[in-house]
Amino acid sequence: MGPKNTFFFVLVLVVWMTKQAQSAQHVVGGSQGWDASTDFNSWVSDKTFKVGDHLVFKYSALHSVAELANENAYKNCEISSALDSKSSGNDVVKLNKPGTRYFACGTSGHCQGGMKVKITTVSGSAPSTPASPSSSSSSSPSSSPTTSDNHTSVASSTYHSFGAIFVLAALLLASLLHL
Ligand SMILES: [Cu+2]
Repeated sequence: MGPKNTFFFVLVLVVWMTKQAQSAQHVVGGSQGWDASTDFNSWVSDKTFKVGDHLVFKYSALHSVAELANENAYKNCEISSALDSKSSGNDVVKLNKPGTRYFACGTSGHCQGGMKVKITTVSGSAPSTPASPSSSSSSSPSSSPTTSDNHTSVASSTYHSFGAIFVLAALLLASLLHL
């Protein structure tokens, strides 16, 4: 592979890695994970789930993850009619399209006890900004919501990807020097 080919190969890789870095991994339940004691309503309340993001369910052998078909099955904890069931203890679910998905623990009684979570995924390309003229002055000091939590979860989950980008950027630079 000549230096020019290497250059384009690395360039494509860098673009791909950057795109990957924009999707977040959400560890369901945060540090407590997928557990009976976790308050999933509270965990989910400050999160934004975008197409391309991943959910990670981390749990002990006491639990499992069942995906339920709809709101009704979720409300009534109908585990027997689950679309899918996982039990590895470290399950990754890709949010591949906008919409709502329902997850519950398959262990008897756990779902009824509140071990369930409803995830609503939004289109990643179109952030839901309020309809307002975009060209006018953007300084609106009146509204300053505390969005720091959202940013930290994304930042921490994509941190390792940036390391890879730096390595690739170094490779890119090296290939440039050979040209
Ligand atoms: Cu459970």
